[in-house]
Parts: sequence; C-alpha cells; structure tokens
Amino acid sequence: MKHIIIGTAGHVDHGKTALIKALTGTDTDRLREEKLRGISIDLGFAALRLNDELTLGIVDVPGHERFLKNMLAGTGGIDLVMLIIAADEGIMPQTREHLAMLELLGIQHGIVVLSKIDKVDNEWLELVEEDVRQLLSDTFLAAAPFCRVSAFTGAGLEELRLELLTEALKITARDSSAPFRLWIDRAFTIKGHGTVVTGSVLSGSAAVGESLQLYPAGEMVRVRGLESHGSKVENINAGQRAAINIGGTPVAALDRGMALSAPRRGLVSHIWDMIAEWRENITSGTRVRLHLGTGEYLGKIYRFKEQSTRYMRIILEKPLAAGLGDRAIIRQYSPQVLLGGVILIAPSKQSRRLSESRLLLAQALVSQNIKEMIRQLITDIGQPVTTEEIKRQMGYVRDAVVEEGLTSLIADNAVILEGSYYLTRKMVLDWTKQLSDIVGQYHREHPDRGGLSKEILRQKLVLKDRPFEILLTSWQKQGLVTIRGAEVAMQEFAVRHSDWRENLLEKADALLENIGLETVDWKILADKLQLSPDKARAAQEILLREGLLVRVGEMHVYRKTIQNIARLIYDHFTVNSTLTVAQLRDLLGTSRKVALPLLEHFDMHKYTIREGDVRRPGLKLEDLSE
Ligand SMILES: Nc1nc2c(ncn2[C@@H]2O[C@H](COP(=O)(O)OP(=O)(O)O)[C@@H](O)[C@H]2O)c(=O)[nH]1
Ligand SMILES: [Mg+2]
Repeated sequence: MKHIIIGTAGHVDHGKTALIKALTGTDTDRLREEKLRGISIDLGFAALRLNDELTLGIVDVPGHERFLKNMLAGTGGIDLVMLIIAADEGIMPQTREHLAMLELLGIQHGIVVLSKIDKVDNEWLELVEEDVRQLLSDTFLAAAPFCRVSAFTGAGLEELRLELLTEALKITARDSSAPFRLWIDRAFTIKGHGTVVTGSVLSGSAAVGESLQLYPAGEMVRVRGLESHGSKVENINAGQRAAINIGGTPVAALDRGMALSAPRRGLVSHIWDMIAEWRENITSGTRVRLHLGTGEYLGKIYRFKEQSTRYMRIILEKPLAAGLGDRAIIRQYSPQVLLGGVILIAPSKQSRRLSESRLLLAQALVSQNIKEMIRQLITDIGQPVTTEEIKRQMGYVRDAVVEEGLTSLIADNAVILEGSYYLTRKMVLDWTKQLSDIVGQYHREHPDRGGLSKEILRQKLVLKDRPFEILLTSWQKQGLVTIRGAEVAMQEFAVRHSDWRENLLEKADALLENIGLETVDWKILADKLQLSPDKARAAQEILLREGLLVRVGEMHVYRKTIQNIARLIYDHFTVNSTLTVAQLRDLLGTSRKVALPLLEHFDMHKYTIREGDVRRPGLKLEDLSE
C-alpha cells in the first residue's frame, strides 16, 4: 500500500475546497466561521482512495493571504501539489506567492488545475491556460499535467483522478524505514480517551505501544492508539495522515508546530546556521518569521563575517527542533512579505564566522552527497563521535544509509573508527601532531620529570574524557607514548629518559665519593658529568628525589657524607655526653653556618636531641652501634 499526501494551493476563492469536496465528498471547511464566511481559514483534511493500492491524504489549505501561516503549515509535509487557478480570474497574487513557496520548499511534483471552467468559454480558457503555462515555464511545474475541471458540473473530474493516479505512481514513496517524524497540525482531547494529535507522517513509521519524543520540549510520550482517516490502525507509515492518541499529555502543553519524533533525532536550538535563497535584498538584523513544518517562529537573521547572504544565521525567540537539511520559508515580520527559503545546517557555534567545516557541510548538503555530509559533519563536530550521535545529527536519514556511508568512508581511509568513536583521518593526524608538540615541549622544559599529567594533556587537546582515553590507548598501542600512572610521556623520551636515569644513578656514587661537605649543585654536576645546564638541573632533581642528595639548609649534601658525619657524632658521644654547634663545627673543620643546619637535620631525623644549647644522643644513633 502506497501512501502519498497531496496539498492544494492557489488564490482564495479559486475553488480549492469545492474541488476537494467534489473529489472526495468531504467538506474540509470544518470551522463554523469557515462555513459562515465561505472561506477556508485553517487546514482541512480529506482522504481520496484511488484504488486498492493507493490512498491519498489530502491537505486543503486556505488561499487568503492573511492565512498564509496556515497554508505553510499544511504544505510542509506534502508530496504532490494541485495548483488551482480559477478559469474566470486567472493568475492572482496568491497564485504567484504559493508557487514561489512551493518552489522554495523544494516540492517536486504537481498537477495544474484550471477550475470553474463552467464559468468561461473555450476561447477564454485557452488564453488563461496560455498565461499559466508562461508563469510556470521555469518552475518545477513546467512539464506538469494540466486539468480543466468544474466542481459544479463534474466536468474533468475523471481526468483529474486519472492524472492524480499517474502522478502518485511516479512519486517515490516517503521512507517508512527512516526515523519517525510528524509535525503536529492539531491537538485536541477526546473525552474518555485523552489527548490526540494529528499530522502528516513525514518519514518512518510508528506502532501502538511505542514511545516517541515530543519536540522541542523533548519529553517521551507513549502511543496509546492510532487512526488514519478515521479508521483505527496498528501502524502508521510515512505519507499517511495520522491521528495519534498520546494519552495524558495535557492539550494545553501542545501546539501546532511541535513534532513527534523517533527518540534522539535532530537537534533543538534557538540559533541555527542556514543556507539561504533570497527573493529580496536582505539586511543583517531583519526581523522575520521562519516557517518550518507546521510551525512559525519569530526571530532575526544575521550575516556571518566575510560571507554573502547565501549563508546566514537565525536567532529565534523560541527553540526549534529540526534536522540537518530541513527546508523552511522566511517571511518578513511585518508586512509579511515572502523573503526566501532556507535549508537548515546545524545549531550555531560561538563564533560569528562560518567555519570552513560548516561551509563544506553545507555544500555537501546542497549536492546531497551523503558520504561527504557525514565526513564534514564529523569534522564540524570536532570531537570523536559515536554512530548514535552521527545519526542524531544527520537528522531523519535512514540508519542504514548513515551506516553505509560510514563503512565506505572507513574503506576510503577518510574516517577512522577508534573504539566506538568515529573521527576523520585528518583529525587523528592533527591530534597526533598536537600530542607530540605538547608532550615534546613538556619534556624539553622538564627533562627531569617522567611525563605530563594526563588530565592536563586532555585539556590541552580539547578532548572529552572517553574519546581522550580511546585516543591515548591507540597512541600507546602504536608505541607513540608510554603511560605511567597518571603521566604520559613520548615513548622516545621515556626510553631515553629511563636509560639516562639508570646511567646517572649508577655513576653518581663513584663521582661523588670524595665530595665531602661541598654542596652538590647543578654546576658541579654539569662539570663532573659533562652535562648541559638543563640536563644538570634535571640530574640534580633526580638525585634529590632518589635520596642520593639530601637537602640540608641551603645545601645539597651527598648521602654518604651525611652518614660519615653521623658516624663522627656517634664517636663523639662515646666520650662526651653533649654536643654543641661549636664542637661539631670544629669536628668537621667547617663554619657555624654549615654546622647549624646539619645539627637541625640530625635533630629532625632523631640522631640527636636538642636540649637548650646542647645535643644529646638520639634514638637513631643507637642504630650505628655495632
Ligand atoms: N461556478 C463555479 N463556482 C465554483 C466552482 N468551484 C467553486 N465555486 C465557487 O467559488 C467560491 C469559492 O470556492 P471555494 O472552494 O471555497 O474556494 P477556495 O477558497 O479556493 O477554497 C464558492 O462560492 C464556490 O461555490 C465551480 O467549479 N464552478
Ligand atoms: Mg478553501
């Protein structure tokens, strides 16, 4: 069973509603006010069963310019349009305006209907048709079939039915296996049943019992029941009109313009970047109305720095839930002149410039190159990203299409899969280069340290936790880095560093053996070990950390020297009961300036105990007896 949604379009009073009634028996003017005034105000709905295989959902729109907002709400979801022009009046302002909107919305199929032919003679009819063909000559309707009908006499209705069938068969049905999406056009309560919303199913399908996400708020709702054209059904599919019972959600919380969507699809934002096609001159800061799906959104449009008006940004007064590639109409706020049509790219980033990746994404979008869209989307996101997130940001494209694209990009080596994250090859190369720059510089500045803290590295690379861990593991596997505890070192450095360190520790004792009470600063190390100042400072840090050098006051004293002095003190106490600073000074043949911090060091390590001006033997000193 194929499902197609058709819409009417055309100037007010040109016989749209009468024609739908003649075709289907349904009067789509449901409102009392519509009946009273004899004019369509809001959308009307009807079904036309053409054969067992094909039922058309019909959306009848108002033609009056005051209700253009409603016309747009109805036209957003149609596959095929009937452009209706009254034979007696011919082309009128809304004939042109509707035609322009249909073009901007990217509608591709249509039938031209000359209505009320009972009111004119043949000669006149030829003239009008000539006019209309001229108007349509460079539009999507240039080669569309023409039908001449009268809703009153029934003339031409059979031919029209036939044309509808022929055209509907030509149209590729909307994708029922894509993610579900429906723009809400009405919401009401049915006593004892709860809240019902209606709309045209743009893509996907939904079944009773399923959960859908209500945008823009994002809450989950459950499908309690489904109807299409007044009959209960278990499923609804793309291209069908649907009434969905969503139970407890209060009607007051619902509005035309909201959407029901497969969970986690599309994005919600107040600010969107878009590709524009303008029919008027546009200035930055213009207050506008954006019409997308069944909704109308007020906002202002802005130019990007150094960009033409081909790409612009819109800042809306309320959040818009949309997907990559959604088409919308833009009208001036007041008077409500049609300004142009846009294709949404993505919610805006901070910068007032259009980034190169976003520009490339836009170009791929216009040329409908799915593979390139995916590649540029990943680049534009700028972080390693999961399939789930790519699908969400690709809008309402079928999962399999996204998966195919990714597989093919991987085969081309344009995209790389690390863990469950995708990133472009260029991103990997860029991050790897940044890694060696950042960690390399750290090693140069801190040759004594084993490596850079992981967390600092993550922040410098501007990566999220999970993706960072995954990249790091991959770098480790490639032998690029070594990870020790919470530190990362370039493998090269780590190897060199540890060899050098081992070597230093081995040689140190022999070199410092006779150093005595001299402070071992980096200059001595540079001299004795033939090191550059940087390396010598590094060596000093390592020796201090490993305990080969001991900080005593401002001196760095060799460990064995300290042990020798402790020995001297031990010997001293075998014949004396106290030790003074002056005595130690004389014992060592040094100055008071050196003896005092030495004694303090021994106090601290419990070799001596201070009592006023003298020291007595401490507990630790016992260890030296043997
Ligand atoms: N003579 C004639 N009048 C028609 C025909 N179709 C519609 N009308 C009249 O034209 C007026 C507008 O019709 P309607 O269907 O409401 O136009 P809409 O605004 O395009 O929906 C009404 O008064 C209709 O009775 C037709 O085929 N022949
Ligand atoms: Mg009407």
